[in-house]
Amino acid sequence: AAELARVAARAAGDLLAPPAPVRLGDVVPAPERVVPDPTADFLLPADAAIRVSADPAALAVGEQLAALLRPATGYPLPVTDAPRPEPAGGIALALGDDDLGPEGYRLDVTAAGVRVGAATAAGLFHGVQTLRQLLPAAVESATQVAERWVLPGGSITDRPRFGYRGAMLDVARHFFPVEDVLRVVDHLARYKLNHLHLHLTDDQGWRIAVDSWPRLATVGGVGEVGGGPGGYYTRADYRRIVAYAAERHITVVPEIDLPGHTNSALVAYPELAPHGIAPARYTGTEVGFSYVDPASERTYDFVSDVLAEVAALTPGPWLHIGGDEAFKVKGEAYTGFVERVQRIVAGLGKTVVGWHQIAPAGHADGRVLQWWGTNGDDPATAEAVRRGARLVLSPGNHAYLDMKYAPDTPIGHDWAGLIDVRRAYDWDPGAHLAGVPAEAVLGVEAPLWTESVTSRAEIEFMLFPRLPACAELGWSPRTGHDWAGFRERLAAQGARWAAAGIHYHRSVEVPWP
Ligand code: TNX
Repeated sequence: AAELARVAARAAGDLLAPPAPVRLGDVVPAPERVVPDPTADFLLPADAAIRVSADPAALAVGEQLAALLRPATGYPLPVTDAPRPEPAGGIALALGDDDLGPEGYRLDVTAAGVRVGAATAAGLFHGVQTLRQLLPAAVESATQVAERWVLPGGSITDRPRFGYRGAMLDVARHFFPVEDVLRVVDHLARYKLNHLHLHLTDDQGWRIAVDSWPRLATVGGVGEVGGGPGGYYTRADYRRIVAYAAERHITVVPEIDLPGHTNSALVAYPELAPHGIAPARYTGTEVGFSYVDPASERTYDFVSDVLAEVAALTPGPWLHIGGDEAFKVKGEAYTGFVERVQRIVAGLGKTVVGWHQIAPAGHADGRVLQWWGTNGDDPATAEAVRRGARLVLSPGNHAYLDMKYAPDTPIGHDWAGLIDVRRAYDWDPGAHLAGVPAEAVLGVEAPLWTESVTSRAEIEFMLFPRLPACAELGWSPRTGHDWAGFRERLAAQGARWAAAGIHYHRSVEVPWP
């Protein structure tokens, strides 16, 4: 009889309110706190409205939410403002929940609708990314789908563990058009990453227009690994990327790699080359052979002019000066060069970021080292931290998106090992480096070098599913870190990527449905 009653109840439940296909906790990155209420699932009605606090940035998030939901649902989803927005059978995005920090949000799903509350538009934006994941995967479709748009009932309270959560795209080894970069921005936003580092210059190409040194782009921008045409971003292109990222609460970190990785600049301006001799264009993949002459004053004119223009185009606080693999500039020539460039950056009102090779150079206020080592016992970096440096962690053997997943991965490197999803997930940014306290860690970044990556599809293949793993390390509380749970949640993302037309690697470690 009890069994019969259960079957009957289930049948009645199926008729009245079939359970949401997604559970409230099925979110990547995992939220700080999830309290499901299975009695409070919400079916988004066709006439739902989006009500938003009367604030331009919040209204922009409301429009972004509507733009996300309209194609698949086919619903009009009008966006209106209100002094104290309530769900009223739809979705409310409310500012004024001031206890959640600069990026936190709370999300409540009840029979009355969905309410996202935050202190900032960035918080609302992150809440919207969660809301999106709570709807059936078909919500990612670009065309209308017949579906019951149910959200699971309950409450989420969420905020990030680290303030810096990023990914890097190398647009120098292969050049990618603006549209591809914007698509990468979308991928970052989906997983609550908030920094896009653009590796804009390298031996194979200079990818940003500089008015005071025009040949950098027009001559230095020609070519790429393998001999393709290359290209560069005009100032308008770059501004478009920066603005598109800013609308998604993502800060662009531009990198001008110095003093090595500069062959393309030397091709454009041989006067910068040691002995003034123009090198040949380079389309290979070796590193460490090129450098601007640290003993020449002309070098510092070049660096000052370039960094000033890039700084002026970049609203974010960071300027990345590279500093890696300058094998031919050694000892005091190297540290002296870095210290002088650090002063140039400070003079432009920006905070310097550099690969961790700059550690031995003197401290500059607030400077950030991006650590890409593979052995967490790094006394030089720990010493730089003691002198005041902060860190962004990109361990080569966990966070490098250009490493192969497995021996048969068709593209990618393996110098830092093979990185399948578990390896990408199983490390702790707060405790990775010996002698470095968690407080010195600003966060994480997953770099994609593109020696072997030539298209948007290949970018996505290397990002998915590892980028979400890095995103979770940057966002979610360490107490919830759990590979078994993560792989299940990640598996459920696959249907979303498929619906969104995102290429991804079907890692054998993940139980894709
Ligand atoms: C090392 S990581 C580099 C890059 C290469 C990458 C390939 C770093 C700061 N420098 O120049 O593209 O390895 O994995």
